[in-house]
Amino acid sequence: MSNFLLLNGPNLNLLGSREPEIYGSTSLADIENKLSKICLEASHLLDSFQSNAEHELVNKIHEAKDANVNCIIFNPGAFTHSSIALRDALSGINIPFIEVHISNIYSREDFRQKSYLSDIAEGVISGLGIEGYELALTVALKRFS
Ligand code: CA2
Repeated sequence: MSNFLLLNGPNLNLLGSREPEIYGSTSLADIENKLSKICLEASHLLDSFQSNAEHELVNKIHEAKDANVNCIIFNPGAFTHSSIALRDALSGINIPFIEVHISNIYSREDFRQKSYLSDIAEGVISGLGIEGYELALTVALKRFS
């Protein structure tokens, strides 16, 4: 049995309730439940965590080491474009992660086109809507279970 972690950053708790034209109408709980079900069907476990606070995400990344997490699926939200702390946390644990963005960050404002995490990610999925999470999990299960 392998362990996977679905991590979501600031404001992603609002999924499904606002800005559906950009982020769709599915809630974060729906996404978490769906991915958890896929994991369980493959006899693996998914832990899900969302926070609006950078330090809580950093702590969860540190804890992933002790929890023997095989791969992290991470939508860092706006911290993508600002957080050296998250980059350092991910660099320090030696667990592969897949960066996911619901929207295509390269077709939006200039400030969204810089990610502090992409070059150290296993891979990046951006602009495929919430299906990006499922695609990331499919690859994570293949490569890291
Ligand atoms: O496209 C993505 O997944 C983003 O990571 C989402 C972040 C944004 O800052 C990144 O540039 C790209 C924003 C998440 C905000 O989520 C909301 C969801 C529903 C309503 C309002 C905000």
